[in-house]
Amino acid sequence: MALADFISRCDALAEQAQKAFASADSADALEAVRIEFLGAKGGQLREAQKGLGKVDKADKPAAGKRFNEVKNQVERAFAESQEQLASGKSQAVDTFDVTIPGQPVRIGRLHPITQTIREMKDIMGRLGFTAVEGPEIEDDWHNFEALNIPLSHPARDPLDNFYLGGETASGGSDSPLLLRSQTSTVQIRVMENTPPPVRIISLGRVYRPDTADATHYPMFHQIEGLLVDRGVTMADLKSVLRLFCQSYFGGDDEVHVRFRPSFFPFTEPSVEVDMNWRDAAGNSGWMEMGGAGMVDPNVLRAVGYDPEEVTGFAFGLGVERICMRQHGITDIRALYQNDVRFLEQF
Ligand code: FA5
Repeated sequence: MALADFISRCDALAEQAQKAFASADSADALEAVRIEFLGAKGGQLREAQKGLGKVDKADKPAAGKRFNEVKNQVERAFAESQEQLASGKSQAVDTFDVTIPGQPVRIGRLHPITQTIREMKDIMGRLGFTAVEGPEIEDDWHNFEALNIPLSHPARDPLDNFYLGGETASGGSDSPLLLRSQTSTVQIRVMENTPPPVRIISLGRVYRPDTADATHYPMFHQIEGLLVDRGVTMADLKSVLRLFCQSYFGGDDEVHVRFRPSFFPFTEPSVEVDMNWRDAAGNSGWMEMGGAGMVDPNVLRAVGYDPEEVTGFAFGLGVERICMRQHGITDIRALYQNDVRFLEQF
């Protein structure tokens, strides 16, 4: 046998054995590989050694030297594998396969209601309205009394409000606390502490013991707007609401706002606000957005303003209903079920 053939057989054997030892991931697998390459009977090294006898005499020293090197390499590979298995470290773990696809990182996004609120703040901010906040736990004065809702008014009924312990208003308590039922409470807090002119919006959660259905939820959000200054009229109210609706829904289409006579204890006159808007499918119709009106002189007096000096308008719109209409959501409950498959569409 030519020396070159013997050496290449030895080299191939060394490579094969090293790979086999490296991938042995259990004691049994390692033993099987050991027997295959280092076994005293029929082991591949032993077989290769037999080839030494067939090498030309002159080449024998070089062939013998190469064989011994290969034998050492194979034995070392065996020892290393044995050591790694004993230390509990699988060689497979050391092998990092850069071609395996990574685990995708799911990107979070803002809740549709949060997006709606931010957009509303943005639009009203451009119209000069400053966003303010008020507490969600309110007292009788801010939720009812100062808003011209007297003790006998049905809006104070315990069945329509979340009172927090103690006596309810109709039970005669001086100052029951409750979860606010409307954001109009913030009007009072602002006017009590700020001399006119006032130009604010307030966006936040309100609570009513309404049974949840497709359009009602016991916790929902309102956007409240209030503008008090000299000479403010219903025309200003309508202009602001039209500009707001046009910016929020309009795009290129013209949006119309209409008022229907209504009643709220804290505004006179009071109206329901409807908006006409064409949706993506080309359907158009009137959609109710909320209530509004001119701030009742009794409310202005309650906060120390002079109704002969200043007038004001206020409006309160349902955020969920607007968000639902914008995105074609047909059930308000979907907004609060926290189903990621639903939420990740927005
Ligand atoms: C009010 O809450 C008045 N404070 C609005 C107002 C403010 C009038 C300032 C005048 C001046 P109303 O109860 O109609 O009004 O509620 C306003 C809007 O809140 C409704 O048009 C509706 O869009 C929304 N809304 C009412 N109840 C629920 C509910 N249970 N779930 C979801 N949205 C609701």
